[in-house]
Amino acid sequence: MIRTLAALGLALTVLTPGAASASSHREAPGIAGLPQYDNTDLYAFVSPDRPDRVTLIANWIPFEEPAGGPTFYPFATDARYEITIDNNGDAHRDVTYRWQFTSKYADEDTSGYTTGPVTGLDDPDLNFWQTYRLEEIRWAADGSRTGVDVLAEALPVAPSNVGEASMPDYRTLRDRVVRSQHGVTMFAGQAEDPFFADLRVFQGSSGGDDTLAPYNVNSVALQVPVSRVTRGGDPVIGIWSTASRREASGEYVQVSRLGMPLVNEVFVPLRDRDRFNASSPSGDARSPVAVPREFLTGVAGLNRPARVSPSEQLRLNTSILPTTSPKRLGVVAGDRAGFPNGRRLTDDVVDITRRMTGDAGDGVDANDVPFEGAFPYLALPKSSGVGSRGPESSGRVDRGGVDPSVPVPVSVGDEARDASGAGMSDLLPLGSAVGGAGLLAFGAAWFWRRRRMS
Ligand SMILES: [Ca+2]
Ligand SMILES: [Ca+2]
Ligand SMILES: [Ca+2]
Ligand SMILES: [Ca+2]
Repeated sequence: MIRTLAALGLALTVLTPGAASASSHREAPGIAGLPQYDNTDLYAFVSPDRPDRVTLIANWIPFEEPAGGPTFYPFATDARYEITIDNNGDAHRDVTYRWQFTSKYADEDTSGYTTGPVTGLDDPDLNFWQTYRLEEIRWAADGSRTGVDVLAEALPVAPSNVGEASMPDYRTLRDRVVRSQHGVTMFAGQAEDPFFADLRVFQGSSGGDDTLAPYNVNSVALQVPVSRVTRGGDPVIGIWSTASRREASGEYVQVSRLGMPLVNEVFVPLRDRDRFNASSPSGDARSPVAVPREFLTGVAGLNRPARVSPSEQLRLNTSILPTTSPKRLGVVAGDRAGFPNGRRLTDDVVDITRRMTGDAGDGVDANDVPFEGAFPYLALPKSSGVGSRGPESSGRVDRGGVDPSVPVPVSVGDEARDASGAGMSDLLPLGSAVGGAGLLAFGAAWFWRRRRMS
């Protein structure tokens, strides 16, 4: 397990000065020019308030400036946004959830997103809105489609939060788009970006300032019964998300792929990142990109499928129950319900991975705003633009008056560790306790990678 964890740490530590990127925000040349199709993060966890259900969240469109009107941030209407599950470890898809979006205008001669205060989803003052169709597709081992269920047709998308004057009660708008039907709870729309990090620490900064704090993303989220996505008594599922774009020929071409955070940035050379974005897990074992094997199989004793073919996926053991007191360092801190066993919104993947390589954290221990206690758990999107931020809304993490020129100790809180030295050697005893040899192998792989890159 440490090996997987350490691999993630490397992802960050190998970023060259000036090249810092967020989890998977604008990480490759091709996708950087296509923000509507750019996966930023993927989350998968056993629902804390409904342990018989898995929550899956995929985010898109990095760095949405809240004041970015009048168009704001629609999903692309020529795209397929997908979350795919491999539930037998063979690296081939078994279940795909596919979202497709349609745009609607009340009056295309009007320039605005709204024409007055919007108090409901059917308010005529909402001039632009989107709806979505959601399919659940099941695949046979030979890649053929065995069945499709339409879970949603023309359901409303939560609009971009364009500000209090136009949307005085955004909370109500968001609550009304969360729907349960066909046994699944679903959401699509704008949300506050849950990824938190000080990207400047990779350029030598002392950290402590959440670079992503001012921005929103577009999210799709699902809550499905565990029994619906697992198979054959194996509780481990692998998950990845993709976006495909329709070409002039009518064919859909995949342009973005994301499983574990930071993989494309760390392991994949810049020249190959667009290729990774177009690839599928079933080809990973033959990929020329050298990703340590343990990184592709999940961690033994934690989240490795009973039978596994190596491939890059976010792997979740659904039989590990959620905890009422999640630790931000996840498995590293003895909390097996967290990263790299799936990924929760609160998991501090930057600190987890940097610790694996002996580096201090980034001084940002949590998202800038709290997450919610029920589906879709995401915080409401921000409505005030970066350019208009005052000191109280700047997104800066309160450092309690600490001189910003002084390096920030990593606040470890629940783990009671100090910032400076918590490298892999410190984690070995813990790793042995929670993940055994697999965890150690995971860390070793990260170190191997780090040596190669340095
Ligand atoms: Ca991306
Ligand atoms: Ca499969
Ligand atoms: Ca945030
Ligand atoms: Ca952190």
